[in-house]
Amino acid sequence: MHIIDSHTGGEPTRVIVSGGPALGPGSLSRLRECLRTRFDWVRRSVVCEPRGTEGLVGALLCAPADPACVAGIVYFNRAGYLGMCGHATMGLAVTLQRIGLIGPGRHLLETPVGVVSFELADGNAVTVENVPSRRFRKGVTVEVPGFAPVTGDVAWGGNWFFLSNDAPCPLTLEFVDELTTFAKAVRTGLAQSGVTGGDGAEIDHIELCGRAEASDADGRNFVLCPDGAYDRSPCGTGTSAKLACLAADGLLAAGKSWTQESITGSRFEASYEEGPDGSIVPRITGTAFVTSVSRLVLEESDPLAYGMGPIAGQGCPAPPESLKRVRSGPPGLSARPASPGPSF
Ligand code: PYC
Repeated sequence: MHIIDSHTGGEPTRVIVSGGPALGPGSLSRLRECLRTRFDWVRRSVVCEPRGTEGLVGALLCAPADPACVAGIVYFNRAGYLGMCGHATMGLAVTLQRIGLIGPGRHLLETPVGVVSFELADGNAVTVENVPSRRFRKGVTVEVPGFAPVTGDVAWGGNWFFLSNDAPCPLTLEFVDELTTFAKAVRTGLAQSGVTGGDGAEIDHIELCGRAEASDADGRNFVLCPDGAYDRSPCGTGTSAKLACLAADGLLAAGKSWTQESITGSRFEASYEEGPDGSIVPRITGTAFVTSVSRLVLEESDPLAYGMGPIAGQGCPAPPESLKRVRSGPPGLSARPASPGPSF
């Protein structure tokens, strides 16, 4: 598999640009289901150790069902599959530019949770216009095992978030272990209390919010991702969920800007427009940079060829024989000229 790595505010993204499985035609939610049920070993091989690193989000380029879109995408991490991913969409934008598929300007992208757009500008700046986002529940108090109860909001920003101001320590990197332990306990508490997103969806992202450190920023966050890693960037979908809560509370007007700091100090500039049915449409700007253009090797004799399981040391199962040989490149995309393409 040919891959291109990038980072967005410190958060890594790995895009499979060719050599991935052909998932056939269909909506991106159908293709995500196909990847999940038939080719999960691809996800594990690409993002789990020993090839992957903590926090890494992988992406498989697919042919879009909507011809207006430049590509379709399925995002995933060490724990499973994502609906949307803001930082990874910025990484994808610079990756597609790198392989010659796009130039500067606005492009549509099909994801399993809807069509989004991104605008690639000079200086590696990318603005993502996300799916309509909304606050789902306000002021939910949950029991948290080992901690005092916490109160927060449930919101959708392309993934489901629980956002709370009740962090037990400052939102700084020296407390990252404490914040991770606490956020994991909050996620357990939500599951134990039966608090979910819409349609009973699991809330798999926890966002702890606080005051910005920089005087010219508006807020800071710590975001726990589904795989237990913290987001090194301010989290595009998490910033979208935050905007939805600010808008619902009347604390940020449409068109006004909000500067979101991450736990590492990296930043996104954000604003929103009114969306359908009381939702908002967030616009999030960050910068992304390509860090590597390479090819993954899966050796048959390597017991960890398909990644290590969530418990360190466990080899992930190999794919069934019939699925090992996959077509080179996603249909449609692989046929397009890639100039100037990556030299592998
Ligand atoms: O930027 O939306 C995001 C994101 C989700 C998980 C990690 N990053």
